[in-house]
Amino acid sequence: MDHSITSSNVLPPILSKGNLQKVDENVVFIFDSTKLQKQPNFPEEFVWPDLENSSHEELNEPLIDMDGIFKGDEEAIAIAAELIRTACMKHGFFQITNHGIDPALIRAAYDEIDPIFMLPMDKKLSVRRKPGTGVVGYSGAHADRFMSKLPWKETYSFEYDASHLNPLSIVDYFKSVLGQEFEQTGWVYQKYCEAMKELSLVIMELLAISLGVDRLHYREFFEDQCSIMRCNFYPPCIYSGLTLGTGPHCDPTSLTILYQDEIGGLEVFADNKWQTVRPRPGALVINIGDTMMALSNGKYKSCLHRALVNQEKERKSLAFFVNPNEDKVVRPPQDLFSREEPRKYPDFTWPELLEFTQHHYRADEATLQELHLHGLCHPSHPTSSNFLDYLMGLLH
Ligand SMILES: O=C(O)CCC(=O)C(=O)O
Repeated sequence: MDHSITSSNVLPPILSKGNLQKVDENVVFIFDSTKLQKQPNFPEEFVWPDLENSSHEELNEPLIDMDGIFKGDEEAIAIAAELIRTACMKHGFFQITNHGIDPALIRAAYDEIDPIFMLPMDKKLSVRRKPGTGVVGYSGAHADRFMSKLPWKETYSFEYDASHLNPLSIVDYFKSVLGQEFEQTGWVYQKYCEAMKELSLVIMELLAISLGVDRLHYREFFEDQCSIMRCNFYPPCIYSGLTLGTGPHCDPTSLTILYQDEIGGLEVFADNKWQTVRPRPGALVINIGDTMMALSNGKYKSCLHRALVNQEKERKSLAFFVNPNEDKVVRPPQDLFSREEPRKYPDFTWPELLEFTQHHYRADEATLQELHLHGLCHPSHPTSSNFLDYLMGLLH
């Protein structure tokens, strides 16, 4: 989940003026993938010059069958916990099957992506994510936030607040923002987010078991989660070898539950190389984010990942980003630190982290350099991570 703002009102110097439009007093960039790739030269803002090639090796991540876990089979739980522990210490990534989410609900959520991105550009721009106002809304290539290395994608994000008193908040949100005709879409995403929340709590239990802490510790912490749902739309690109759909990044959130179609393109950085993730029919992808890394006192890795674009086919994915409620303090359970193994990061809250990512996080791997520029980061910690590096800097 790459979601920062580096410069609020400065537009990228996208080649043609035809890519810009005046909307409510602001000049905004229009991400029209068909037009952009027909320009005499592919716009340099979308070229990732130091694009590290994929190793074309397939990631050997564990595929966790959740069936035994739901049945309370202690042996299945122990096996799953061990697989998760190994994967999370190595790269922070695994997939799950038999996860209990109705395939019809997943299909419906996937099918609702199209009507959103097929809306006229004026409508999409009217609900665009505005600099400094968080992560909710439409974004075309994240051009509101970055000057170059733009991702070849459109996104639409909204909040799911499990502590919210209004149980139909997503339905109401879709109706009020996109119009009455999006009521059905709102219902689908309401149900999808509720199902994702329940699933995330089961995964939290597994993570607790795998870390050897009280089984309910993280489940209780995330009961009143304030999560973010994002629809990703990656149009095909004839210059697919030059650009990226999502640049290399670690999610600042706790856990990401991703549904991807069969097109493929997701890659994880493990063993010092980019490895491809095979889309597995019916499976959901799980990756650890920065907040979970902090909650495990650094034992589990925030997963560094990116997404390629396909030359011929569009790709769609649904990302559910699990976050703690805004008043929860992120700190690892007592069992995960001691005098011999001290705390790796100071306490923080999700709103603090979100605020930080809005100003300093980048769509590529250069967040750390960005932090150096801001004088915030401890130089001896050469990972791609961001806020946690900053916090480590405070500790040293
Ligand atoms: O679409 C994908 O495969 C990855 C999406 C992602 O990393 C993001 O939305 O942050």
